[in-house]
Amino acid sequence: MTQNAKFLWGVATSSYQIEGAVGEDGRTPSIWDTFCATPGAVADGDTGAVACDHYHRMPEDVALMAGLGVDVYRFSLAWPRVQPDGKGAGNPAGIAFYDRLVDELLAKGILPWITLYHWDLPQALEDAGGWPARDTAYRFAEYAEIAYNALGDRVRQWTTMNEPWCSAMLGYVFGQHAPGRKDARAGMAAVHHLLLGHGLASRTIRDAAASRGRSEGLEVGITLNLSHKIPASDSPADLAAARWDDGMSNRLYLDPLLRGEYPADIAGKLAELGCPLPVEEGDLGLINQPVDVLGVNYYTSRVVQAAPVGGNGWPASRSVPRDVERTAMDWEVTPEALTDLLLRLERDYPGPAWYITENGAAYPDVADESGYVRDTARENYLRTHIDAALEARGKGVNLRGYFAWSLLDNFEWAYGYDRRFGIVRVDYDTQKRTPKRSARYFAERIAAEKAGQFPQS
Ligand code: IFM
Repeated sequence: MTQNAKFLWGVATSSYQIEGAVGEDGRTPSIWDTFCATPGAVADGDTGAVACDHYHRMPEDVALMAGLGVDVYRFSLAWPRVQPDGKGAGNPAGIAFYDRLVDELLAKGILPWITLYHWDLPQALEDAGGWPARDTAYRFAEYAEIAYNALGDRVRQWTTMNEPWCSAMLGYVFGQHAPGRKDARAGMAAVHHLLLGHGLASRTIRDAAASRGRSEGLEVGITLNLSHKIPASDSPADLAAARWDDGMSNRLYLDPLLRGEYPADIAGKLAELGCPLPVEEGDLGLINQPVDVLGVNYYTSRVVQAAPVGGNGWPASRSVPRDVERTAMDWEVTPEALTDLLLRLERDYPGPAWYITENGAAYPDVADESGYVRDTARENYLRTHIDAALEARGKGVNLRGYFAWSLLDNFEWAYGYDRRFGIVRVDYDTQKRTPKRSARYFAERIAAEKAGQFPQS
């Protein structure tokens, strides 16, 4: 392992959560615009129409990042801005925003790291079937090519998807996220087509880079939300429940991406339940593209206990609460499980460079009259999780970077603006940004790490 390899420190955001300007410069509606307009779908009827107004305040936000001393900024492109309605040529006015963003970042010495899909599917593609439809995977590769052609001369880090589990499960199975469908069969088709889209887009980007002599330094990958599943006991029922949970959350994505096969226990059970993965000949080879970077979004872990099978016949489980701190999302704070997760990933799926592409916490912040938040809980969360990640690195995990989620307070999906993950406070009335204490901690930690702990090659 490359202990001396450069370790990148960054912050992350996503398009719909911060940009606003949903009707500007040719952007068409995404599934999140539609979902937000559905009564009762999002807390307080909040929408991303304005969000953090980043579309108009981008230089200020890049200056904030520069003030933190980060190496890299992970952001997503809004597909309906780059390729309205998910078809045809790119939209020059929408692409121009990302052009300016990339140039602004590079001018400040910050690496741009693009995620192509962080959940804002063009509504027109949902109307045509969404991710349960195979064609969406091909449309995604077409969009990836447009994005790469526009920005690939300056951007080397390309993540295809962010957290396909959320798109498929929250969006199509549980209906808690856009597009709000509750259809397990459609959800499992979405899993497969998201992964297929990843494979097709990765190949497209690599080919486009190679044809321009830009393969050197290119890093293509995907980000998954992964989590350690701890059986509540050694009983066969609890062990089976934890294995199913691990299978549905982790292995269902890692195995096809990195081993070229779906986990047999999960694929078999899904077929038995009437929700087969619609795999066609050659698909697994397409999904199993080289993965330079596997992004890990980590927030919490879970102690899994078997529960009676639910009405839909799916294996069921419950979380056993632990006596640990919880965040405002009611997520248990378990940094040690991050070390365990990373060690397991390196052991079971060696090969990619691992990055923590998201880690952070929502807390009920209280701002003083100047807007300052003394968020010691968030500071502790960051400290303990960075420690845990670096511990795994020290034990041989090929971990290459850490991104705090998130730079700014932002639109937290179905929770609207009610949950704040930012290390920088956003006053949504005035759009004033105020770095919190956690931002200062993060900046100091980055400076300290750079000053000594890791040789930066
Ligand atoms: O805000 C989200 C992000 O969009 C995806 N990962 C989890 C974060 C916190 O819920």
